[in-house]
Amino acid sequence: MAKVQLKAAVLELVEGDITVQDTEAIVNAANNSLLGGGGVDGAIHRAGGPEILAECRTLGGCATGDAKITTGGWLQARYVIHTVGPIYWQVGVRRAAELLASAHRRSLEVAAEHGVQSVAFPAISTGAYGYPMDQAAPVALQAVIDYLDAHEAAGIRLVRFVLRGRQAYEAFARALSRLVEAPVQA
Ligand code: AR6
Repeated sequence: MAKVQLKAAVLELVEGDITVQDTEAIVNAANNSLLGGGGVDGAIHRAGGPEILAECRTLGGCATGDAKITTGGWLQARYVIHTVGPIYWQVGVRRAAELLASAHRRSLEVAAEHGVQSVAFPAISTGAYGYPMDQAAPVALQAVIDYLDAHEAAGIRLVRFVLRGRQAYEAFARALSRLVEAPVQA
């Protein structure tokens, strides 16, 4: 686990499964339809049950880089925040970074609007959507750090990245060490 104390919030990296997190909200790496899929999306809908999909059906989809919120259903998390990252090979490197940053920022904005204090993110776009992990990690982390720096009063106290597998974890840990002075490794 790696951890860094920012102004008003803690940023953590853990290796694990997003569906079992005890944060108030978990973020889903969804698609524009919000009607389910594989990867994190499939795992969240399986673990959270049909109430999540029933609510998703009422939301009219989600634009890439935007985020929408539903119940957490059977999950420990009270909410699922569904965001849509870029399909890496479709948009070009620069636009992909903008959209990935936006997905993180919008997820945190939606969380704050609902009074959520703790949020867990997966490595959005790095699976089916093909974003190379080493490129996605600094973009995702910087977007979260920038949001937390600028919105100290928004009430978010914990952001946790939940990375599947050692390689993903290490990519995020390397990126975090470059972005902040002294992340604590444990
Ligand atoms: N916990 C944490 N991370 C996970 C888990 C898990 N349970 N399962 C997979 N990962 P992906 P995307 C990692 O494909 O690239 C869906 O079909 C995985 O190793 O879930 O944004 C949607 O419906 C990878 O590093 O999301 C969309 O159509 C990361 O999560 C599309 O896939 C993201 O992989 C979205 O693709």
